[in-house]
Amino acid sequence: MEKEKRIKSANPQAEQIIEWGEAHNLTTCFERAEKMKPCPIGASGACCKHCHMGPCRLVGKNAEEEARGVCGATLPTIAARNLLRMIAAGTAAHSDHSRDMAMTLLAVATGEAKDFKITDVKKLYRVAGTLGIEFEGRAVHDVAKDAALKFLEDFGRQKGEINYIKRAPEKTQERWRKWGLVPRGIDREVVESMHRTTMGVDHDPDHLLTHGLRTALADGWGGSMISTDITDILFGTPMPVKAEASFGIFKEDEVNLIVHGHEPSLAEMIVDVVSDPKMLEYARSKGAKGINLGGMCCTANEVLMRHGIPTAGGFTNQELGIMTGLVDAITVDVQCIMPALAELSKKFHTKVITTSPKAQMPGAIHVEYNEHHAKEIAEKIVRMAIENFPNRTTLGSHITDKFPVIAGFSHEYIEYMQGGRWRASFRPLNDAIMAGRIRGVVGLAGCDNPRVPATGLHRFLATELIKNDVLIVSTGCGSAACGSAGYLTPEMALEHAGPGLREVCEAIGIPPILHLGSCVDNSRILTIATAMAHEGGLSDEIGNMPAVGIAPEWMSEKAIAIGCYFAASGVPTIFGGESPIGASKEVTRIMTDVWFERFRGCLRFEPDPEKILALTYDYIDKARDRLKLRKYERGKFAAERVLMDMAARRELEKKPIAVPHVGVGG
Ligand code: NFS
Ligand code: SF4
Repeated sequence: MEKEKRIKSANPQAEQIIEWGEAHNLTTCFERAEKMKPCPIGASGACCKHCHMGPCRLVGKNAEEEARGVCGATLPTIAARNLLRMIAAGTAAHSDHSRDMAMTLLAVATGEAKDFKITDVKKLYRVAGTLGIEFEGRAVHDVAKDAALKFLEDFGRQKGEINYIKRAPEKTQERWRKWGLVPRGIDREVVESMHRTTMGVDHDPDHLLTHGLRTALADGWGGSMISTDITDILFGTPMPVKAEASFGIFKEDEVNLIVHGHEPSLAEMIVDVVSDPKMLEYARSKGAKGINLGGMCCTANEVLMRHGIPTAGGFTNQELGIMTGLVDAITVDVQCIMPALAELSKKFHTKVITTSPKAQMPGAIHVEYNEHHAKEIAEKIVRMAIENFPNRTTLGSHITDKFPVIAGFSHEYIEYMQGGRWRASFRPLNDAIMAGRIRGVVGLAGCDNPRVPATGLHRFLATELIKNDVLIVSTGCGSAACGSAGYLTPEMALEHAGPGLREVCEAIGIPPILHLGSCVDNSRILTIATAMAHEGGLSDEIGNMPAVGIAPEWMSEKAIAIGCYFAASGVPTIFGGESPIGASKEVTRIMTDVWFERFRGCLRFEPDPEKILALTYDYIDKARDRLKLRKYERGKFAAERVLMDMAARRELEKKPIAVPHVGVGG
C-alpha cells in the first residue's frame, strides 16, 4: 500500500513549490525535517553537555528522582539550565540587534550616518519623556543623541534597573520587585545566565528559572522595546498600509530583490534606492521593466509595516522563494537565515548576499553593511541584483497567487483609531471586552515550523479564535502565515469573525487580526497591555487580563525568550509542539503553576491544537470571571448587530487608510 503523503505546508502555494522541488531533486527544510529525527533525550531537556565529564543523559522511568549526572546534577537542574540557556540566547539575539539600532541612532544624531534622518520626532520626544531627557527647545539631534546614550546604558549597566521597567503598570512592577525580576543591565543578565548554567554553579531549578525570567524581561522591556522605539524614531511609526503577500509577489519582467533577516536599517535604505530613477534606468538597460523589492521573515515585517513592501512570507518560505527561480538577489543579515540558501541558490541564478559583520555563509557573497555608508552599500546591492537579471533562466516553480494584506498597527495607531488625534485611548477596546463583545485578546506570534504542516496551526487558531470573538494581535512569522493565507484584511472580519468582534471591527474599521510587526515588536503587545491596564475597567496590571499569548509553531530560542517575558509580565502563554523541558515534571510545574501564582502568567507547551484552543478560552474566561466581567456568550451580539450600509462599506475599502502621522503626545 502506498504511504499517504504528508502535507508539508498548509499554504497551497508553498506546497506546490515543495512538490516541484521534489520532482527536481531539490531538498528543503521539509524533507530534512523528515529525515532528521530529533534526539528524544535532548528534545525533552534531559541532556546536559555543559562539561566534558558528560554529556550526561538523564533517562529512565525514575529519572526525575533517581538519575544523576556525573557531577550529581538532577533532571530538574539540567532541564532548568537548558531552558535558561535558551532564554539567554534569545535575549542576546534580540538585544544585540537592538544595540545596533541604538548605535545607528547615535550615529544619525552625531551626523556620522548621513543617509538616515530622524523621521518621527514626536515619538522621539515621547521616548525622551520616559527616559527623563529634556527635549523642549532643544535641537532634535541633541535629544536623539541623549536618548541613544541612555539606551546604550541599558546594555552595560551593572547595578540598578533598566529604563523601561517603569513603563509597566505599577502593580506589575511590584510583582517583579517582590520576586527579584527587575533586570539590571541587558548584557549583565545574559552573561549571568551563562555563568549560572556552567558546570557547578546554580543548581536550584526555581532559582535558575527566576533568573530566566529576569533575563527575559531584559529582552521584552529592554532590547526588544528599545529596538521597536528606535526603529519608529528613525523610520517612522507604522500606520495601516495595504500590501501583498505570498510567492505571487515576484514579477517575471522585473528585477526581484529580497531583503531577509531582521535588522531594518539596510532594508530601509534599499527601499529608497530601488525607486531612484538612475537605478530604474539601469534596470531597464538590462532588459527589466523595473525593480521589485520583496521581504522575507522579520525584515519583511519591518518594511511591510512602514512602506507596504510585499512579503514572500515567513521562515519556511525562504528556500521556496529561491525555488521560484525569479529571485535575482537576496540579502540576509542575522537570525532565522537557513544556511541551506547558499547551496540551493547555486542551482538557480540567485545571488545570496550576506551583509552583517556578524554573519557570513560559505557560498554566499559578502557585502558588509555599515550605517556610515548605508546608501553606497544599498546601491551596490541593488546593482548586483540588476546585473543578475539577464542570467535568469526558465527553471523554477512560478506561482502567481498573492493576497492583499493590511498591516501597520503600531500601538500608537491602535490608540489613535479608537478616538482620533485628541482623544486617543483604549476605551472602546476595554469597553468591548467588558461588555463581552470581544471575549479577550490573543497575541499570535512566533515562527512557522517544517515539523508540522507549516503555517497550518497559525491558520487554524486564527480562524477559530476570531470566530469566537477573540481579537488577535499578530507579529513575526505568525503574521506572515496569516497574511499569505489572505487573513489580514477587514473583509476577513465580515466573513469569519464572531458577531461581537465583527461589530467592533466594523465600527472602528479594523481587521480582526492586527499585524503589529516583527518579532521585536512583540514589545508593542506589552505596551498595548499596559495601556489597557491604565485605561481602567479591566485589570490594573498586565496579569489578570483576559489575554493569552500563543506561539503554535515556535522553533527559535528567541521565541522562548519572548514566551518567558510574556509570562513574567502576566500573560499566560501557550507554545505548540512538545516541551523542550518536558522530561522534568518539577520544571514544568514551576513554569505553569508557580509562575502563574506569582505573576499571573506562565509558559506551557501543548502539541494538540484543539487543546491549545481549550486552554486559551479557559484562561480568558477565568480572567473574565476574576474581573467580574459580563459572561461571554457566543452569538449574543448577533441579534443586536446593525448592518453597515453600502457607503460605510465602501469607506472601509478605501485603502491605504489615510491618516495623518500619528500624534503620540509629547
Ligand atoms: Ni521571530 Fe523573526 Fe520568524 Fe521565528 Fe524567526 S523570523 S524574530 S524567530 S522564524 S518568528
Ligand atoms: Fe554531566 Fe554535570 Fe557535566 Fe552536565 S555539568 S555534563 S550533568 S557532569
